[in-house]
Amino acid sequence: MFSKETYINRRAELKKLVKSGVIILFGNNESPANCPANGYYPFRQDSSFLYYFGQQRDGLVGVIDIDENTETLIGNDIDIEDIVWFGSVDTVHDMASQVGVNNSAPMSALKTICEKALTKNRKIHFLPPYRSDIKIQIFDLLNIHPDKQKEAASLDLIHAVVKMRSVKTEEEIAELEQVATIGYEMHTTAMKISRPGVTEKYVGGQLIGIANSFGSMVSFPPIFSQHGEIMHGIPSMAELKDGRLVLCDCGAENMNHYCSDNTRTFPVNGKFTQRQLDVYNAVVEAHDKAFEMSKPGVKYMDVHFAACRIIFDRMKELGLAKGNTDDALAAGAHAMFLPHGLGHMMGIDVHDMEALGQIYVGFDDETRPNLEQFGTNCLRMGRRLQEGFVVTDEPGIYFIPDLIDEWRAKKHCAEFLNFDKLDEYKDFGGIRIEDDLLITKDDCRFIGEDRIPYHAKDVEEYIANNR
Ligand SMILES: [Mn+2]
Repeated sequence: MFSKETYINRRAELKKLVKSGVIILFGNNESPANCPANGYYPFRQDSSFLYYFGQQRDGLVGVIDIDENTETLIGNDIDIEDIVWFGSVDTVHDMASQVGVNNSAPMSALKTICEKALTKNRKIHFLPPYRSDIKIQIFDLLNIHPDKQKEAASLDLIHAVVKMRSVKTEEEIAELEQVATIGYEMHTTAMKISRPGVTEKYVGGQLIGIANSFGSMVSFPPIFSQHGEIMHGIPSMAELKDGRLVLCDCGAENMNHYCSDNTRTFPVNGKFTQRQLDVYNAVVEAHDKAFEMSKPGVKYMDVHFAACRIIFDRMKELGLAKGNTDDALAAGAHAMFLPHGLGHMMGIDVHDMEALGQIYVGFDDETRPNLEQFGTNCLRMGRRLQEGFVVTDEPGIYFIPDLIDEWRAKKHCAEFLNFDKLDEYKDFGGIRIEDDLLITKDDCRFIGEDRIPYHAKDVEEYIANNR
């Protein structure tokens, strides 16, 4: 947790931005895995609640009455039965004062607060809920059906939260730097312990264990697969094979829940083949181009398309693609190789603020998403970069057998693709390289003091020296 001043200042700024009404920020509740007392562990607090109220316990709600200038932390104190099983914890009153909140109240008070505000026709601001229990709570409190809650969520509140959480302060950057050291440990360990005969699940499990052993959790379930062409390929019981590439996309989230998110793709046996290198180096070039271009004022959509251009041009050189690159990109032909966006914001969520709506987080009035075109519709971040933004730079090239067959059958983008040659790459897998960029005053830099090796020569050297 940060000092109480941080939370006091954040809430003061939020009040200024939202201007009037009552803000309700719901914390998360415990979530049962297979029976009521066996929950998903560790408990994960809602990120916006964390940002303004800092407390990690389940069953809390933060209320900010802007017009009356009061703040209340709502939640029930635990009873003796809970203490017997889990030990004692701070009272809700104590938790409120730790983050500079003057009032606390039991959960039953929330209904009264809402009823009072509703009778006076006051605006109640809440964020789009993403958990069913919170949707039921909102239904109960405000009588809005769960199906209507997303559209009933407060745009003023969404815009204010996005504005604030998008720009990372010095103390947040320090958190991101700290967690990057755990991410480094996870990725370099994967390089060290991978070898033919070891299962994907074994390596995946070690990655989770490393995060946990630093008091962290993983920032998302690790992706560790020889089928790199599956975007979110979770580890299987398959053994790593000599000659294959393996894609490792994982990160940690530290005790304050700031995240890391990196991807590396490396040869199981430690040495790239020429065929692998030709594709790998195109991804490196796109990754480095994004790093070179990213700075305040630049649209991330332009950076995305600069990366797509490099990838398409290199695929032309390998005989996999053809035609005019501009026309190919306009038609979406590059999505055969890169069917996702270049990156996303990162902070207390690995896809920062995804729950608030990607259109508000990654786009604005000037930069609109293209939701019609396959591939481009997965671009999560298109708007102009600002100092303090943290975005991922994660280009990739994938050979997805089903996509090759589908496009060939439909003759989709046939004038830009060489399907016969693509067939030869159906056993290739996929490559992604990802790092986290902090946008600085007039440039950008990578987060993480130690770079996880990614240039082919450095990867081979690291593996040769550390296995
Ligand atoms: Mn990512």
